[in-house]
Amino acid sequence: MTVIVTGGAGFIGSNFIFHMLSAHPEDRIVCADKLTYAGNLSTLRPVMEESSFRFVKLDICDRAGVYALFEEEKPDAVVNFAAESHVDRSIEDPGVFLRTNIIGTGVLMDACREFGIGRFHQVGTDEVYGDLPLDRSDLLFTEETPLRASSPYSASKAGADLLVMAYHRTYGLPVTLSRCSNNYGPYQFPEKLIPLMIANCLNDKPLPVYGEGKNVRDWLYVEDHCRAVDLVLRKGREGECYNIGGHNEMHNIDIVKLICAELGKPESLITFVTDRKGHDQRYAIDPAKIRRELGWTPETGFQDGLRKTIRWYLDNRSWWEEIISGEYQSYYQRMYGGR
Ligand code: NAD
Ligand code: TDX
Repeated sequence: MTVIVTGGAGFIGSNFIFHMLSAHPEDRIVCADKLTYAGNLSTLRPVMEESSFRFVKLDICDRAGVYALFEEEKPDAVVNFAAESHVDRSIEDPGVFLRTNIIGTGVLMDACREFGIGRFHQVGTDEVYGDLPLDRSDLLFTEETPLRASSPYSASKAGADLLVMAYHRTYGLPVTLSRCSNNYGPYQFPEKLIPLMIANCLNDKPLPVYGEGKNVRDWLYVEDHCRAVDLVLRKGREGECYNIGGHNEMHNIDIVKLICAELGKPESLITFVTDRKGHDQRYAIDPAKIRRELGWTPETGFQDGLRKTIRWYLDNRSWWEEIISGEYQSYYQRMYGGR
């Protein structure tokens, strides 16, 4: 089949493309990406020349451009990773989040209706459920947990999720939706916790931990997420949502200390800075449905995954050093200067 993967020059989308090209060599993968600050064409260099792969620079909000691509490629499926994805940036400037995450998703689904599609898969996040209290480890997010987004980012993703389900009910569009917990692994933009801390450690820079570092995130190695999305795409039931996570809750501070230990850097680099506005306390996914219905389980444990990730950032310094030498500098100054 021909699969359009949007946002494939970003972190999870690129890992998904690598997974698809190796797991399903019979499929054709068309990556459509606007190449925002978070998109990096060099990430896709290893597959650029493959005959079953095509890259198209495209904004998912560009209706004419999206329709032209559908007309040309006649895709069997679309997997939508394209999004503005960083919570702190959404607090600074929500507008572009509403545009890409909601309007863009709508444009893609309109094209699916216009040209026909076997499956539209929306890549969602656990952040749409809001947060859980730190002292209630018995509570987990299930697919039935009400949406209660906290940030402009998560509200825009919740809006997209609602639109996806509405297109299924109203127009019978064959959709699926997955909501994953925090990912980590190769090619993650160094504005996110784990790669930011690795890069700062390697440069002996302060490690800015928000608040007291007690917030909890539920971490999943990116390849496990990619396998789960692939499974939902092929075997998931139409109109259904699947939570994806590996029961791996960690306090932020413990992750930062682990990174220091792995890199042999002193914990004195840790600096507690002003907390994020509206900072979600705890995320924790119940992945029982995807395990039961599709037989998915995570394969990479956290210690192993973190080691592999650190190794990757050590072996691919030029990838992230190029990023942090550009526009990132002014972002970093805006976000952390005087915090
Ligand atoms: P990312 O920021 O690394 O990549 C996003 C990609 O989308 C970039 O390549 C960017 O150029 C592209 N893009 C942005 N706006 C676009 C537009 N208008 N048109 C076309 N392309 C556009 O994000 P990520 O971390 O890889 O996340 C991918 C998806 O997974 C997002 O939908 C995100 O909400 C979701 N998600 C992420 C995580 C996580 O931990 N990173 C967890 C759960 C869900
Ligand atoms: O410098 C930092 N210091 C810090 O303490 C950064 C960047 C983050 N943090 C904290 C905030 C969070 O509690 O670490 C935690 C993780 O932060 P992020 O990496 O920004 O991720 P989060 O806000 O949890 O959102 C992520 O997971 C869900 C992704 O960015 C989203 O795209 C995804 O939907």
